[in-house]
Amino acid sequence: MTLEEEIRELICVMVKNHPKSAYYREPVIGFASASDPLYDQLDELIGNPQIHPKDMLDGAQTVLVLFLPYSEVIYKDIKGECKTSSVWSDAYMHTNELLDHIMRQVQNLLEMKGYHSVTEPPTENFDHVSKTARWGHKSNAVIAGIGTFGLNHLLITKRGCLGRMNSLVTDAYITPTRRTDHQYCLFHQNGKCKACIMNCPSGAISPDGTIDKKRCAAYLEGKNIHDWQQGCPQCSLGPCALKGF
Ligand code: B12
Repeated sequence: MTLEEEIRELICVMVKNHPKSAYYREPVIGFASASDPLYDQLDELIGNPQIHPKDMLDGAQTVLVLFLPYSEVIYKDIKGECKTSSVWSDAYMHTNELLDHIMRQVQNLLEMKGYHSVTEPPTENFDHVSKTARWGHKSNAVIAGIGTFGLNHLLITKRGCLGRMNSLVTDAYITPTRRTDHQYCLFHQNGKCKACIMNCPSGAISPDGTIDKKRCAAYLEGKNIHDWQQGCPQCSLGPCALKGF
């Protein structure tokens, strides 16, 4: 088995054996080269200084990105709810823990083979004033070829945008996943779908492709009174929830 195959198998088995496995579908996993020229252009493309994988880890070769797509169980429970459901909050917390746990196991596997790695938490690694991170899992996922940005500003993969993700930098070389020009967002394909704009309860998303992060965050913070009120799924519930186009 190659290292890539071992990592894929480890992740899939961990998701399958998780007590909340009914929350998830098959993981979407990709590998980017730490030398991908897009990393040198990120600051300019995004307009925000980002950490280069080679500044995360000396000798970095590969960035592993893992997207855990939520299942129809979650989708059906939250679809049509105008407020945050307890299932979404529960999934939010369990998935953050699971992503952390998976990355620790991948790090152990790499270490056993003599490689180094570093990872970031799934969230809470951002500046709370600017609402911006210096290590963005979505950008890494796009560079690793597992999806594209939707009008909803989320990563849309072949298994949709409903889910959570994490990434890891290692000095092990793994062949980069092929990136295509394919757009997974219906709006970016034909300009017609604006489901995320219509669904957003705070009016944060605009058809000109911008998002008012502070408006979104104010809505999230305003209602996050209890643990069971984490996040808001509404912009992830359009036709791209469970599949990319
Ligand atoms: C800060 C943050 C927020 C802020 C700001 C959101 C925002 N849109 O910026 C607030 C609190 C408002 C928020 C809200 C939500 N968040 Co949030 N958040 C983050 C966090 C911590 C950092 C994001 C960031 O600042 N990245 C850096 C900035 C500079 O880039 P970016 O916004 O990621 O991506 C842009 C650029 O890359 C740019 N770009 C332009 N041109 C190009 C060209 C190329 C080649 C590339 C690569 C990029 C690029 O376009 C992108 C889209 O705008 C990430 C975790 C992480 N560390 O990645 C989660 C994360 C993005 N959030 C997530 C989620 C799920 C949510 C919510 C649904 C809430 C919830 N959990 O219930 C909402 C959705 C809001 C929305 N529609 O965007 C998921 C996204 C899942 C997905 N499918 O994409 C993440 C990845 C957490 C996770 N571990 O899964 N979030």
